[in-house]
Amino acid sequence: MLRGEKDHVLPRFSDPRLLPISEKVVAGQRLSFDDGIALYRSHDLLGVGYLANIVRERLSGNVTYYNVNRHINPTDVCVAACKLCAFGKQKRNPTSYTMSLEQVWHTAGVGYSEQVSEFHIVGGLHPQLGIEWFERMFRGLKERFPSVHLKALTMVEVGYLARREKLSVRDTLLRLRDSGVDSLPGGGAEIFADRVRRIICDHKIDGDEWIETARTAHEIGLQSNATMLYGHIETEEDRVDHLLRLRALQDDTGGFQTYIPLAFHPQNTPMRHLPATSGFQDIRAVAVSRLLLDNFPHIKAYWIMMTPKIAQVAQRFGADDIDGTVVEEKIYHDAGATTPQALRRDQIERLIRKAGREPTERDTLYRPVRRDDTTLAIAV
Ligand code: V47
Repeated sequence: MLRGEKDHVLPRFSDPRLLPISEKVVAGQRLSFDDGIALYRSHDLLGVGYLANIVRERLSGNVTYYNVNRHINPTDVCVAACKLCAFGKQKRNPTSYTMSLEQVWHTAGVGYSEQVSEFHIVGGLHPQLGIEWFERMFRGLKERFPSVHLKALTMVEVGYLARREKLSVRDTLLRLRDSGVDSLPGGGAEIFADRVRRIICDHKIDGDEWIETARTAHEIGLQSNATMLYGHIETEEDRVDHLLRLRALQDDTGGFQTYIPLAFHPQNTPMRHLPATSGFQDIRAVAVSRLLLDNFPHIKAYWIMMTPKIAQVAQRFGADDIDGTVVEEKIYHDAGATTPQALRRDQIERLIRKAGREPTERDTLYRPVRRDDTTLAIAV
């Protein structure tokens, strides 16, 4: 055993490249691009995880966060036709759907209880749905569910709406904010590298536009999450580049709350010939992100994508969040996910406890939620 900082007895790494990285981690120093590559290439998963766990416990102690949320996908009609996606459909496809506003409001209310603290709302890029439709949707949700936080629309949907309406991104975001959007989810980031983006999601905004849209959201007071889609045709360099671009923006704005690594699910997509990621890759994606994204307060192991079991193990490899109850997830299930579509609070809490962590229910902004039997109170 090697002695590190006073509380850390470092393991003897089977990968010698981890030793200089461990010294930086213990000293709280920033890791470089090359460190990121070494971490992605290392087979010493326990070593990488050990280091990620140091950072995780430094930031969140023994707590694992979750929330009680509901996903709503108002439409799967999408003009983008991304190769990575099994969810989006052309409008003429008879199996495509678009909810009316009444259907969105009704869906939000199905199974609703005072316990739901967040609606996570994303959908396809629908050519006929303009910003006024979205404004009415958000206003209607706020009227009906005033205490529920609206985490809605990815940077990609915002960029598409802005272009469609011939508005600036700032004005689009201001209108969305003023109609009820409280924060933005992290989707649509995929991989920022142009070469990969051109193949997997050619018609989406590019990486720079994603970053600038997030910057603008943060500037007007909307916090957001960030994601990276890995396990398709990207290289390790692309992944590290992606994470460091997120880190640089976070240095500027401080507006990101959580990073969520998303494993590519190939089934039912035009890239279905690719193999699915392994548990090893998924755990490592969590750990490396915790180490590189030193300025992100939280790393989420999204149980829908990783399976509840891997998301549980990830709580010892850098993650401090497991997402929420979800209810009716479509994007991953259309791409072949075999995970359940919802977990109850007690199931999530059990997963967390069995990982030796302390479950803490949070709202979207990571304020602890205190409950009595029926009411929801935010304890700040
Ligand atoms: O943007 C689409 C990805 C994202 C596939 O912010 C796919 O709290 C894998 O962003 N295989 C949507 N991934 C999910 C997302 C998310 C999830 C949970 C929490 C939060 C948050 C955000 O899913 C898309 C895209 O990157 N995706 N198709 C697929 N076949």
